[in-house]
Amino acid sequence: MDLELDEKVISRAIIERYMEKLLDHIESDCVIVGGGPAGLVCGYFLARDGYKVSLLDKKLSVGGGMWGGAMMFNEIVVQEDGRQILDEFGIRYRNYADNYYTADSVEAITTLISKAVKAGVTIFNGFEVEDVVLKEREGAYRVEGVVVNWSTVNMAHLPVDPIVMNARYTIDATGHDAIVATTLVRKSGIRIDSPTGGVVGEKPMWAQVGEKGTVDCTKEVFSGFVVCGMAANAVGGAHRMGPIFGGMLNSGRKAATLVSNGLR
Ligand code: 48H
Repeated sequence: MDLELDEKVISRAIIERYMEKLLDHIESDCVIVGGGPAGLVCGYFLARDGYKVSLLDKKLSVGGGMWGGAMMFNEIVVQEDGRQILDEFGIRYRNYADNYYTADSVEAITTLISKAVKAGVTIFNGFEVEDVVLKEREGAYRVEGVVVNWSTVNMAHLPVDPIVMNARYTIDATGHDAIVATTLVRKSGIRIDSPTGGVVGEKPMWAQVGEKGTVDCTKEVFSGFVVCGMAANAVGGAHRMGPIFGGMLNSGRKAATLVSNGLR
């Protein structure tokens, strides 16, 4: 006899399970905005250490700019510095020349996503962050989370108010646009820890200097607010580096260490 399948049960199951997940993450230890390589690596290390991590991405498919390698040639390059993280995640790679390894970009990003989720990161896709929560306590301001709406609401320009997801730490991992840092500076008028006090903007291509610059610029630029990946690069005014990913992976790991130290 066939087992019964009732559409009402299917719908209820999805709604109840989703609402459980959302309610549980209205407050987290850390909210990461952006599910590219930097945000995913950051989330993985934090979740592995037992912290509650929400990762939000405005796209349906997380993964940011890693899927397409370079110009949609779906291979990435990682240097010696980033190889340990490929090993940590079990991403296969091949030696191309001294200090150059290549990996299939689809294997790389799907593995980062899968390992991050299995480590405990909860991903909310289709969530677009449009603002931060900024509060003053005992004379000092601190970022305490993000303001979110469905990406589709924003795409359709619907006049619908957002919700708030609070967190002890907020991470901008939104890539080249550094949209969370840009919004924070624009709306609050505060100075962040960057050479100009604002979002400096990324400099032209220089792979070697850009890779180091991205990791150096990965920091808590304001109380409760950390930047990583290309967002850190843009905030600090580092050079871009093209389709080499060791800097993104190491930046994600450094951001996780900073947040983990702060949470302890
Ligand atoms: C929710 C948002 C919002 C928002 C954006 O671009 P990414 O892959 O970022 P990184 O820093 O992990 O990696 C950068 C890398 O992909 C790259 O572009 C490199 C190495 N470029 C070098 C060069 O020279 O060009 O991912 C950012 C993610 C994306 O998935 C966006 O959808 C998401 O952030 N995002 N999510 N709310 N407001 N804005």
